[in-house]
Amino acid sequence: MNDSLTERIHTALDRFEIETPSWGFADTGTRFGKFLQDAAAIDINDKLADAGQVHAFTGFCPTVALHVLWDFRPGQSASEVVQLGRKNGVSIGAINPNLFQEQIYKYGSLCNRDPDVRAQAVKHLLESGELAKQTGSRLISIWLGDGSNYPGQSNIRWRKRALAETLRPLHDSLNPGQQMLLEYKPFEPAFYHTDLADWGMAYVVAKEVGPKAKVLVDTGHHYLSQNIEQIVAWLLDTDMLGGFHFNDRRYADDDLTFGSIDPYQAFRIFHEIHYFGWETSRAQTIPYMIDQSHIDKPKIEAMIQTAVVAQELYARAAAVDYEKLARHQERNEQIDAEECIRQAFFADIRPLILEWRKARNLPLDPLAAFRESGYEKRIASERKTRRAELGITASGSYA
Ligand code: RM4
Ligand code: MN
Ligand code: MN
Repeated sequence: MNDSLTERIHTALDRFEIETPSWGFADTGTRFGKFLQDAAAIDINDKLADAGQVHAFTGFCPTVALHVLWDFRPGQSASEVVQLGRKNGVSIGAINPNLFQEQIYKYGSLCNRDPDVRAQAVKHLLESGELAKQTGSRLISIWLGDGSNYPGQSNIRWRKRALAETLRPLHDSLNPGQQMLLEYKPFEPAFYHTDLADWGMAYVVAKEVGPKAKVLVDTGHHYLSQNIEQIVAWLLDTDMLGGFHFNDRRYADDDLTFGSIDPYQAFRIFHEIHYFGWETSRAQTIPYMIDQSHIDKPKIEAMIQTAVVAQELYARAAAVDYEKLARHQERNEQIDAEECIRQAFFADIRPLILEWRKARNLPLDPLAAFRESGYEKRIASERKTRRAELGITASGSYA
């Protein structure tokens, strides 16, 4: 490995951070039921403590995304949550409004035909914006469950127009450094049409809303054969890429751990980002967030595994020889161009990652070190008792 390549990978490693999701530490289930894990987080306290472990063992997961209604107790002050984070060595990342779980949202939130429901949804967005300010968070990350289930049920154009109007109050209330991210998804929970179904729709609405609105790419929110890295390249080139939700899938929005099914896909996304950075000399600080709910993997171990995989793929993608690649592309030398990509994907960059960890006094093997720490065993017994006291029992049924 030559010096400039080594330096590039070191720079990439220094720059790479990834945010963990509070909900990835809690018990989650399929729509058929939920299997509880003794060590899973019960409340925000536990979630931030567990996220703190992931950061302590990896060194590059300093922030935690929160979902407003899943994480903040009613009336709980933002400063209390910030303090809890600080105590555990993490700070608060993206704030995610919940516009999908209340009964009033049966026919949508921001796109609901009932003005009272829309007003309620706008209010929740504004409150989420306030929480972001109070927690020092730069991002409000919005996923809508809005859509319809049957042909003819909704006026799709009316609902589209409602979006810009209902998103603008939050946009206009943001501080200069803050952004709102619009996350698209082709289906689920609605199965006929979804109001923000793909990146084009999110792009159009974001443009209508204003310059602080950008597009969020959740890797699980595409049809199976879609070329996600091309979407990323277009969003980069139009300055509309707001951030990522990383997870992997085999079939739909499976929320499997990132890189578990198709690491080459993840690598190709990172490649487009590095290549753009090289071509434009613009260092990219993109919010990389994990959004997965590994149902049966142990929560903290799965998160450490995910973070380590993401870091490794990010570093591998920095190993592409861009000068060479650009030359081959210009000359239509397709095999040589592809080889640039393949060689980086298969390059053994792990010695550099070990060096990076050593220089930061981090464990050389984060997963093994976490296992040795005995943390999971301790919390499993404590949380098992607490779960019993709180009367939280396994819910194995769907109806
Ligand atoms: C969606 C999406 C969002 C998440 C919601 C609850 O599938 O990925 O990011 O917050 O689930
Ligand atoms: Mn997501
Ligand atoms: Mn999802």
